[in-house]
Amino acid sequence: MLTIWGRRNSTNVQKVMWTVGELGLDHEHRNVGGSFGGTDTAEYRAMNPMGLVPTVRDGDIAIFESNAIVRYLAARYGAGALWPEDPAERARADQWMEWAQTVIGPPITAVFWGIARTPKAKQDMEALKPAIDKLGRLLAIADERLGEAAFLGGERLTFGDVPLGATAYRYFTLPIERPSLPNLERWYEALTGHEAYRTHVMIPFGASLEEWQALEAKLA
Ligand SMILES: N[C@@H](CCC(=O)N[C@@H](CS)C(=O)NCC(=O)O)C(=O)O
Repeated sequence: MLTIWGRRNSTNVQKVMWTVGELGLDHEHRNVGGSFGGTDTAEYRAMNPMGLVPTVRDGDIAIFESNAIVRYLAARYGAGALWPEDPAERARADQWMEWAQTVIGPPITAVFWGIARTPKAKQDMEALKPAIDKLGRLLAIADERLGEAAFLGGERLTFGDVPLGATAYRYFTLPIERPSLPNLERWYEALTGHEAYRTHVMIPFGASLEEWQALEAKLA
């Protein structure tokens, strides 16, 4: 049985849950991390020495680091689909996965925390402006790529779309100024057509306990 640990409003958990949903895998999900706690136990640390989320166990193997988990799931259960068989096609997907994590990760995290995780009275939009502008400039690079192909890896959805895709919901939903990026917008629209994306990524940033319970009940 596949088990996933991690609170659903973490973008790193969302990458994994979206992949699991996209692949239609039977699984058990456990809410840990953040206000749920549960990441400090010896049992959890044995699987994830960082004490962070997500963590996955599949049979004998426990894995941490969301991108490694997404690659594992895609390779094991999505060969020929989410996981391109051709090494060159796979490398292209991998390249965009790394790019999203290392290049887009820092500015989107700063902007997300500065808005969605900061009380309105304490938000400083002026201080966030450089990161918001930087995001627009950097995402123009993905926009250019998406002018050549339907998805980042090529003509179909692959694991390479997952990290930027999970972030795209935040980027397009936060109340920030965005340059016109028609190819990125078209790609994002295509992602929103995927049920697994809507279910696991397009969820409230910070839900109340009641909202969480309703969401869990819907997914049960
Ligand atoms: N590089 C790690 C980062 C993991 C990470 O920072 N997770 C955050 C949530 S996005 C976390 O566990 N925060 C503490 C918590 O939720 O308890 C990955 O991609 O899995």
